[in-house]
Amino acid sequence: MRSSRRRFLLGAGGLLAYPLVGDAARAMAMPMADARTAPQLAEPGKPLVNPATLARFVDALPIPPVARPDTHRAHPADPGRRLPCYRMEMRAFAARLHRDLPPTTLWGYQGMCPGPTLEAMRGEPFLVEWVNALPSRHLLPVDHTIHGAEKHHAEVRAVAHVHGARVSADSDGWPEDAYPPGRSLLYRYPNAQDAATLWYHDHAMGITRLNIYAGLIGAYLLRDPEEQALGLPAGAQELPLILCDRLIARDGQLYYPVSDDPAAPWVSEAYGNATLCNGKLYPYAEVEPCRYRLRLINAANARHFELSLSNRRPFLQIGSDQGLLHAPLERMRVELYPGERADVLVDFSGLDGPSVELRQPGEPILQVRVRARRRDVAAASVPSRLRELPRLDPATAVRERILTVGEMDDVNGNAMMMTLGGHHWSDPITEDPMQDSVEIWSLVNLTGDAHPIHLHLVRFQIIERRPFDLFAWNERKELKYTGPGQAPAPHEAGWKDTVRADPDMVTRIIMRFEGEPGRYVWHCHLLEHEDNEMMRPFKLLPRA
Ligand SMILES: [Cu+2]
Repeated sequence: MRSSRRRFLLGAGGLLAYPLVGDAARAMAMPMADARTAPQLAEPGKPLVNPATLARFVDALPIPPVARPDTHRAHPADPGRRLPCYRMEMRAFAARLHRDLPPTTLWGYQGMCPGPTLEAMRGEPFLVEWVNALPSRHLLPVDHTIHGAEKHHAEVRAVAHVHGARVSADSDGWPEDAYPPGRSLLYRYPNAQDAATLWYHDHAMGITRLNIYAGLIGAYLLRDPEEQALGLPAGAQELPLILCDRLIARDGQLYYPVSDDPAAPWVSEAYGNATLCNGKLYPYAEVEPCRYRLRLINAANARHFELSLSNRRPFLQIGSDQGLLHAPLERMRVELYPGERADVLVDFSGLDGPSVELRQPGEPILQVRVRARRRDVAAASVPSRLRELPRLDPATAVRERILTVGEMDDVNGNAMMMTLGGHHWSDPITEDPMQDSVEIWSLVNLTGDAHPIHLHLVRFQIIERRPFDLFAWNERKELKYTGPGQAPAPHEAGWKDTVRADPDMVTRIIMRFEGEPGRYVWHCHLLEHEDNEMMRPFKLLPRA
């Protein structure tokens, strides 16, 4: 499932790439073949680290510190009211990704990767001053042929976005608002939404993939009284685990894959061979023999994770992107596409062995060592019901939008750029929902890949994924279903903000457009796609 016609495979110790031969029917059906040929993946110019040769579990898992407000400032819309204000400075720093590697230059919020965890309580707004104190030259190869990254722009620009937050348009991190070093923006976060595992990251036009790869990521945990009343593990028993993959050169520096065209280095998907957990390769964590709450965040550019525990015990998944599920779910494997989150409980009491590994197929990510029982920690029971989750009724939708997820290929079937709705970023706005209205968006995937599609501002529910006739679409733009819709799996039945649009499927989602009117974006969360046209504006119109 979800094979790619252009998947880069990593061999032990290096980079081995070959485009897989595509599905002939699909290649013939692609309406947008371009006579040019896409550049191919280049061999790295310097030797890369083979992570399999590194000692495992020699570094302690870093836990990002919880951010503390620096000051109080006047509420921008209500100057008589003062709000806590955090200062988040983006800057270059050096850190060891592993004990036996030289220090790596990274970019991070407050000089760390992940940045400090922002913690919020529902109904308690705050301000963040996002300060760009990055160098003026980029750490990674900018492709100036990409829209929004042309040479007349400052090479380094940044703008922060809180993924999953319902904020007004002027605080959402509009990609073209990205600003150069020496400047800052003050954003307001109302925190007027249900508890959820959110995260913050860069969103600069045309270079998001590079800014995030350089390290501009962090967790944002939103809490509320209803969730706190459930008595879930908290304090030291609650750990954000921010996962991403990287290629690392033997000199310790990040290597970002490039094409063989130095004037157009963009590649369609950047995969690493080293999985970093909170910024470390193969870390270990010491835990008490009790239940823990892990906030799993996929912050990778393109990698999806299929996480499991080495002791073959299940995770108890309690939440997804936009907060708690209806009821806890036992899951042997947790799959996360870029941008997605899973909130899981893991019980480390009464373990068979001294340690357990969090694993991705073929490799461990984190070793968890259970401390000797110095004290008995009674495991609180997990409530059998977590929250009410009323389903949005499709009959209440005022509109269904049919939106393609497409790609422009060269004559060999290699991707040159990706599009949504067949439009480029700079085309006129076509999605313009009315404030508080309910809409259904049907994402018609014309490509051979799964794309994690993310809408800013809103939370949505997945109605179904339904197979369709690709030929009928390409010939006549006719949406012809070829089978029944498949309801979302239970772990996808909660509130989401990022959905996997599978190949050969129409992925149908439903949402109420709550929030302030203004311009927002929706995009693929494969960052190489997002940067190369797979992002579109949408405009929330004021209610009539
Ligand atoms: Cu995509």
